[in-house]
Amino acid sequence: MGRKALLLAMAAVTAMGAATAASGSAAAQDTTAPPPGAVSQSQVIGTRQAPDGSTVTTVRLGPIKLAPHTDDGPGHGHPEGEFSPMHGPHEPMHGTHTRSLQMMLPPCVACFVNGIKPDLVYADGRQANYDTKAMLHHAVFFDRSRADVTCSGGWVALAGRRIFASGNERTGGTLPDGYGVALGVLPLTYAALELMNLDHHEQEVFLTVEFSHVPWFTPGMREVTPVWLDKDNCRLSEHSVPEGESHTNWKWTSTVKGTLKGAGGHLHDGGESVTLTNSTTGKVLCESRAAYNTIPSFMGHIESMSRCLGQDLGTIDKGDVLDMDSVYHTHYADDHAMTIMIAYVHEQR
Ligand SMILES: [Cu+2]
Repeated sequence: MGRKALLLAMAAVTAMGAATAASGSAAAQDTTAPPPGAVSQSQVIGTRQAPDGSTVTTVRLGPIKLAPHTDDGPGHGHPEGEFSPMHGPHEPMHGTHTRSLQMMLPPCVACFVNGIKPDLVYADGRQANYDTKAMLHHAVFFDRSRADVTCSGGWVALAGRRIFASGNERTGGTLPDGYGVALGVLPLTYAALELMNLDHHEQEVFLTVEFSHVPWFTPGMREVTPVWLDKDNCRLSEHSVPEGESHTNWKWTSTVKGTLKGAGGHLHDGGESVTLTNSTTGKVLCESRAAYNTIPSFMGHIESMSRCLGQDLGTIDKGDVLDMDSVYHTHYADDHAMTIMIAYVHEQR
């Protein structure tokens, strides 16, 4: 390519970038001071047809600059615990957090989203994970055009309905055939991100999310309602766990009536399982288990959470008490543990 052609191509790319920024992230804002030069964008970077007839749209957020990690804090020495089996690393990790709440282009409008697959990557597509000293602490996806089911106060309620989430384990998931989370004709999708840099140098990463979806008019499709269950609901979602074995419990009196179609949990290192029971009927609705030590890039940290999926995982009535119980077996006490489940309920109104 001649020099003039190259310059023209660069100008075109720059214009495209500006247009994307204008449409996608005008409201982007970091809750921590962004490092110099931080740029946030939301772009659709790919669309393909899946064998099941769904469209898979990949939305990319970023680049997100991760501030260098500077302070390792006091040393931690944690001997092997007397409890067994223990999960996760032997010491807490040290890193510098970068938080961001930003608008995200919806993957589709007037559609049902029936699966998501999140990832954290570099500009060249390589995965960012513990082995590259970057971590996807959390990504929570909101639809501000609708109200959250379990939280009606605080910043969470202002951000709208929590529809999907992921931790570093990036398990993602799909809903059973015929069910999806509805996005309207004007969805207001946001992503709340918390990322962590374990490196002493700045890093630049992107969050990619593959959304699979079908149009509203698809025959046989019905809506599921995402129900967010959280030990520290409407707040920062954090709670303390002691070293060793512990149980954490949270109850919610249901305001929805319907059939559970899917559910998945989120725990931090040391977490073993989180179980949802309808204590009114006595039925166990879902047990979501953590996995460790099978994928090298996770370096011993939590790497997946099992999902529950089915046409009838159990019924829930208004007034039923849902009981969520997590088990941690951790090498160290942690004030920033989490116990969360998202349950997808097909409502009978
Ligand atoms: Cu978490």
